[in-house]
This record gives sequence, structure tokens and C-alpha cells, in this order.
Amino acid sequence: MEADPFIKIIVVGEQGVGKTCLLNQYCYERFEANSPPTIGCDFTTKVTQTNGQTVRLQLWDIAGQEKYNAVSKLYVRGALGCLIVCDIKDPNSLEETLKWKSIIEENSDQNNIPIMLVQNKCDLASDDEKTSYYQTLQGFAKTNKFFSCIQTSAKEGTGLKQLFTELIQEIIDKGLLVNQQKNFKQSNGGVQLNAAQSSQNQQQKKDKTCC
Ligand SMILES: Nc1nc2c(ncn2[C@@H]2O[C@H](COP(=O)(O)OP(=O)(O)OP(=O)(O)O)[C@@H](O)[C@H]2O)c(=O)[nH]1
Ligand SMILES: [Mg+2]
Repeated sequence: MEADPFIKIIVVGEQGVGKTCLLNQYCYERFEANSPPTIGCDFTTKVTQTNGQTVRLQLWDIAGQEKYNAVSKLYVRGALGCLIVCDIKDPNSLEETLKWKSIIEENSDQNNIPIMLVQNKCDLASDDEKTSYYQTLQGFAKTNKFFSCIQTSAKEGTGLKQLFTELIQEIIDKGLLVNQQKNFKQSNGGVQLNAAQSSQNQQQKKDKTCC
């Protein structure tokens, strides 16, 4: 019997927008009011089902602090999808999503990787504010070619299930999962590597060619 396929997803965005909290809420249903800044990159996994398809998510939580920006691009390889997160109360963090989008697109090994725009901390806005921010968000997402956008609250768990369902479905619809499985079978004689091993291998290959 074949193992359930895995999907590497990377989560990026400015410092403090709530990436780590969002993943902790989605994976462990917990929220930390004083979550410390991520150093470099964190990694977590979750098995989930979307429309009858079981997948193993590998979730890469990339630090937003500027000093890590140069290394962030190293984590992009092998990702089949990406979340770019901003803070509903910080308009600058929405503008900065474009910087992250460029980093992802320039370093992705996928043709047209699905990138979703996530406006987090929506519990901090009133209903009226949320509606108005959402209209702005939709316009921004359309203009800048994000495949979709959503408002979430890592604190309350709002929007998280829908967010991952949409992203996984887009990855499946684009055939990226099937391509990945084919590539692994061809290059590894049917043995599936996980993303960490895979990117390590890629790095080793790179190291070999440059020496
Ligand atoms: N009210 C509210 N606060 C949130 C939410 N998500 C995160 N926070 C707050 O924002 C702070 C920063 O969240 P993190 O998840 O650590 O931010 P990050 O994007 O991972 O930051 P870096 O790791 O530095 O890139 C947390 O300590 C929470 O207090 C949310 O949905 N609602
Ligand atoms: Mg973090």
C-alpha cells in the first residue's frame, strides 16, 4: 500500500504577524499570547484530509525578522504551496507581502506555485472593519495575482481549516501532487524522501557542483 502523499508548505510574512501562532492553533489548538520570535525556521507536521484525500502536511514556519531574509529563500525549494501572512492592524505588513511573494517566486522550483494571502488577527477588528479590510484585501490579492485570500484569527482559530482546505485543493487541482510523486518515483526508484531529506540532498548536490 502506498504511503499518503506529503505536501511541503511554507509560511512567510513580516515579523510578528502571527505565523507561528497560526500554525500552533491549526496543529495543536493552542494559542500563546507571548509567542517568541522564530529563529531561522521551525518545522511541524499534520495529517489531514481534503475531499477524501489524506495528505501529510510539512509546515515550514519561516522567521520574519529581516536578518533572516537571506536564508529564507533556502527553504522555498520543494514547497508545493505557500502562505503569506499579514496583520489586519498593520497596513505595512500587507505591502510587504509583495517582497515575500518575489522571494518565493524567484526561488521556487514549481511552475506557478500557489500562493495564498492571509490576513491574520481578525479578532482585533470590528465586524465593519473586517468587511472593509476584506474588500481591500481581495482587490490587493487580485491585482497582485495571489490565487486566493482569507482572514484568520490564530487566537480564535477562525478561518484556519478553510485556509488549508483551499490551499491543498489548489495544489491537487494544479496537479502538483501527482507531479511530485512521479518525480520521486523516477529519481528514487519508488522510495519517498521527506522534504527535509530532499532539500538536504539538493544542497549536497549543489555543494558538489560548486566545488
Ligand atoms: N489578537 C491576536 N494576536 C495574535 C494573533 N496571532 C498572533 N498574535 C500575537 O502576535 C504575536 C506574534 O505572533 P507570532 O506567531 O510569534 O508571530 P510570527 O509571525 O511568527 O513572528 P516571527 O517569528 O518573528 O516572524 C503573538 O505573541 C500573539 O500575541 C491573532 O490571531 N490574534
Ligand atoms: Mg514565528
